[in-house]
Amino acid sequence: MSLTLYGYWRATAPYRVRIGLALKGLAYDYRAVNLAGGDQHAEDYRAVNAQALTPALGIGAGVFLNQSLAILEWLDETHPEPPLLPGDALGRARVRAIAGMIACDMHPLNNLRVLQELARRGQDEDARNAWARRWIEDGFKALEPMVAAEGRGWAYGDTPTLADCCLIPQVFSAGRFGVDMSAFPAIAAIAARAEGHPAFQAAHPSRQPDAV
Ligand SMILES: N[C@@H](CCC(=O)N[C@@H](CS)C(=O)NCC(=O)O)C(=O)O
Repeated sequence: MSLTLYGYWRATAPYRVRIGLALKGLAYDYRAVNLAGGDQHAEDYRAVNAQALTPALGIGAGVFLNQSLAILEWLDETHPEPPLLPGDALGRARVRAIAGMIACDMHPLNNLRVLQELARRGQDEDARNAWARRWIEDGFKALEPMVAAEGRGWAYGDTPTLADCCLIPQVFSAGRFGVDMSAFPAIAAIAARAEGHPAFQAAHPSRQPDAV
């Protein structure tokens, strides 16, 4: 099966999928979609992802998947080793809760199109960054005790999961917006551990062909 990932180097949702692909050791072609240049709105990309958002994953025969969490779960079902979800129902609920807190409640508030809309409404860069920080800090305040209680080196348990696929890109984004991570030592410790892990290294924005 040949896989093609459509992404943008510093965008967090494609970064989640890159981590999943790397953890599973899967090779893929990379198609850069320049979000800063508006390539996501081009008609040919809308044929790949009608939402005009990244990521999309081509899985062959003209079939494309969208939504990073759906893609990661598809990867996990089609390539079970190593698993991105724990073997027990409670563990899966916990991991999906962390992933959902990030992907459904935090990230959408500081996505590019939201920041662009704030700019159109007259908010300058400082105000936009403060907005992004406000929601990232809000989410990390809730996540910090969860990962401190149930993470043993990673967000949940002692191996990387779907939760880490979401958390590490969100920490990268927090850095861009100037979040002070000293307030979140358990999350910062997971991010430090990921820096030394080959799959997280390979997925890092700075390592992507379209990195600026
Ligand atoms: N819930 C979607 C979010 C996708 C998304 O918002 N992607 C961002 C990059 S992180 C994007 O392509 N933004 C383009 C834009 O806002 O115009 C997912 O998880 O895949």
